[in-house]
Amino acid sequence: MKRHFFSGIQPSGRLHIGNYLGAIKQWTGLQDEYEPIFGIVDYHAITAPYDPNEMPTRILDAAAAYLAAGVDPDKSILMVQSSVSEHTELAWIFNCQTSMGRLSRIPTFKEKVRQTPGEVGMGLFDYPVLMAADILLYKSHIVPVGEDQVPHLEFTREIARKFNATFGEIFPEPAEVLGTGAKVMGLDGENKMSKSLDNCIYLDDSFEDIGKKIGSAKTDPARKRRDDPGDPDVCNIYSYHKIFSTPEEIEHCAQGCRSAGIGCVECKKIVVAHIEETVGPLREKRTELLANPDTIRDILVAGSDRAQKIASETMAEVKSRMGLTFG
Ligand code: AQP
Repeated sequence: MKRHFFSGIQPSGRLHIGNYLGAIKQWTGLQDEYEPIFGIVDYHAITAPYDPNEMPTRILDAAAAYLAAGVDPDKSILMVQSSVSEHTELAWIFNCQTSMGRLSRIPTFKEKVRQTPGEVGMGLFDYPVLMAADILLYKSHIVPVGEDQVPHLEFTREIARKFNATFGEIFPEPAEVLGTGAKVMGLDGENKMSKSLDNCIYLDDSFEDIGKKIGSAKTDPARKRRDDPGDPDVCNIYSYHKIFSTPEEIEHCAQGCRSAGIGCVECKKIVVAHIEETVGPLREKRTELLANPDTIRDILVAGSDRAQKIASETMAEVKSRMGLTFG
């Protein structure tokens, strides 16, 4: 029997190339060795204000993006987190193994507090505990994620270790699997690409949208005129070249920038063409899939049922170890 692992994306907005390169693209290559569980983690998405009317569409959109990228429902389990109540049940148990001090030191929490106006909700604070439950419920040994999630994986290993030491060995200590594009910077050049910051190239952006967004993105601020030499290492567009372009093009753009041999417009054109090579086929396939939303819904319902069976086995084991066997 193939082993499982869990990875997911929160339906907190339109998916972007960071989500694709950091997570989804890696998933597809692991479907032969494992039976992965790919979640749409809607309970994570409600940790920030959202419109309930939009949530069902966002979930379908995310599922369409997974399928368009090559997630195969015959090899993988596609599920919706809120359909499998064991996720929040295990999160409660992990809450009881977690100190508030440890959670408050997680760098992503500090970052979110900085970005969130007003009061910070308990859900945002507790986010890493729910994520640890998502992962450990399926006894994942690996988790393909972007670099921003590494502190959460570290925390997940700690929880697994603590639970195993207290109640007996159940959980593996999962390792993160990072791919190329583990950290895609946002168009602002200051933050990672992030749905909530709207600094993204989205997976459903048109070729024209991509051209406009890259066209107006900042480059090396010292390069004010075409003839000024620039420094590619401080240019956000160069960070995209390093992900999307060929080694020859990367070298051509770096050299050309330093010597003012090429201008930012030419440099941007190359990157736009490459981003379109990635986004174009995904966009087309996604549109095709979304023409039959019931098929996507059926895949999610069947996947959530299958995930629930696996999750309930883990929960039975956990409760038995903890002496919670009355019910
Ligand atoms: N910029 C990024 N570069 C590489 N990988 C990224 N991921 C997210 N942004 C980048 C990876 O995508 C997966 C799903 O992330 P998520 O949606 O669950 O949470 P997130 O990291 O918080 O994504 P966003 O877009 O920043 O969402 P919001 O703005 O709602 O918080 C993860 O594997 C993540 O590493």
